[in-house]
This record gives sequence, structure tokens and C-alpha cells, in this order.
Amino acid sequence: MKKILITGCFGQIGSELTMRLRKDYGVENVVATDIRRIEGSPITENGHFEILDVMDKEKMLEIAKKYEVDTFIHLAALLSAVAEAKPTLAWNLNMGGLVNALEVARELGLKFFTPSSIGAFGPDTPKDNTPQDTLQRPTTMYGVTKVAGELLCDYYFEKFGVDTRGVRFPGLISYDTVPGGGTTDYAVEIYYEALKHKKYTSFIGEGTFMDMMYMPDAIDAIVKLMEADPTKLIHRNAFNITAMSFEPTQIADSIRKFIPEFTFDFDVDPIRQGIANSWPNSIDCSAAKAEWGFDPKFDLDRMTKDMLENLSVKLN
Ligand code: AKB
Repeated sequence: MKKILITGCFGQIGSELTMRLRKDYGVENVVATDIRRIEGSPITENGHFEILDVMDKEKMLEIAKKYEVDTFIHLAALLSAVAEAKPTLAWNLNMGGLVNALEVARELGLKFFTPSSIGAFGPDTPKDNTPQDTLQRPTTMYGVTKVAGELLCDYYFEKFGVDTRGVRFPGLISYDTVPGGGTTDYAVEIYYEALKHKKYTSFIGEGTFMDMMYMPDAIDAIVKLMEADPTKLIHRNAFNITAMSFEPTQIADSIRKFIPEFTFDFDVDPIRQGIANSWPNSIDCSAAKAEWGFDPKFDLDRMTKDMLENLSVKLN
């Protein structure tokens, strides 16, 4: 990667990835885009920024040409809970944005990354140690767009030789930017509420295991996969990756190690619980480890310590 274009730069992944890539590859070499401008943000103030609606393919192409990028990281998409509330918009945005981005990558010969998700699995998928290659019949609109996106990326590689790469992200936990409308968001909210009010009511029920990962490991994974030797990649798109699997009581117990007075209860949201029930408990990421050295550093307690330390600085 030498000169990188990012969509969705103000999203949960984009905001941290943009800063990391500018640090690693040079401020001049990262072009951040989003549908709106956030004044005062370091992303807009210290580097290239362009407003881009990913449905506007001509503008996307124009920006990619203007900055002569060689790599495209396409992040703009709706998350699972909001996609379930607005399924037509989710289909149009998640698929329309992706096909535009892949077309730009094809026309200009760009290396390409876009994330899939554990949402690409469905209720018939094996729930434990979910294999890399397995049954995928998701029952959410988010999942439908993620499976279709995985297939589309495979197609652009096979048919047009676009160097497409991608991972299936689990729930991502970070202190920098809050996620917008995901099923795994409870595992971020809980840290904010623990610090602000010393209590949290989970919208995901007891005993619901889902895969999770701390954002620094997620950012490392993107960089590592994009820098991986292509001859070593048997899979290309949609590598299973995860750092931990837990259910709500376990994250509450982890927080209690640092905030003993923290209290916790449940008020289950049937929509998001239904989505969570259709996803795996824990996925197998041995293909990512073997093919490009995926190696997450944070387990639950290490993540909790780091989250609470950084969030308390942010909230004060
Ligand atoms: C969501 O909950 O929608 C996302 C995901 C796991 O893809 N965090």
C-alpha cells in the first residue's frame, strides 16, 4: 500500500484506521472520505479529506484519480440493527456502495479491502468453532448484504483480477468512536455506562455468546492482511477473525475486577437478541493465522483494563 483511499472514515473502524494509516504510510498518502464533514476532527484538519457519498460512482472515480491512489479500503456500510430497521436502504447502500467501489478498483487496478462480518453466518451455520468454509444462510438483511459482498469480492478477483481481500469482523470494541447501530454494541456501551453511572442494563440476554475483538487488533489485522504475500493467500476474502468470545455476564465480571461497585442487569431487545441468536457463538480463525499470521493481542481482561483507562481520560 502506498497511497490509500478510505470510505466511511468517521465510522467506528474508519476513524482509527485513518489515523493509523497516516502514521504508518504518511499523512500525504491517505485520502479520507465520508458522506459528511466533521469540523475540528484531526481527520479533516490534518490530511486529505473529501466528502463522498459512496452511491456516487463518478465522484468516487474522480477522487481516486485525483490522488492517484493504489489501494482502496471501503468501509461505508450500515450495521446489523439499523439494517434490520431499514432493509431497503441497507441493500441499496451496502451493495450499491460496494459495487461502485469494486468498479473503481477494477478500472484503476487498485488493491481492495472491505470487511465482512460474523453476520454473514445464519442460524443453520455450526455455532461453535464455526469453520472458515461452511453453510451461510443469514436471516438478516445485514447478513444477506455481507454474504453477497463476499461473493462479489471473490467474483472481481476471479473474473477481473482485482486484488480483493477481506475479513469477517466480530463485534469491535473501541473507546475512540462509538459504533452506530450494531448488535454487538452492548459490549461498547457497557464500558461508558460503567464509568459514568456504575451500572448497565444489557439489551443482549444472559448466555448469548458472540465473538469480539479490541480495535487495535482489528486495525493490525487490516494492515497485516493488506501487506500479506498474495501467493500465501488460499482464501482472499472473508477470513474468519476473532480474539475472544463472551456472553454479557462475563464482560460485566471483567469490569467488576476494576470497578467493584458496578451493577448489571438485563432488558432484552427482541430485535437485536434475534439477530444475535442467528450468529455463531465462536468462530475458528485458523485460516487467517496460517495464511497471513493473524495474531490478536488482547483478551477480555486486558481489553477491559485498556478500555477503562482510556475512556476515563476521554470522559473527564
Ligand atoms: C454488528 O453488530 O452489526 C457489527 C458486526 C458484528 O458486524 N458489530
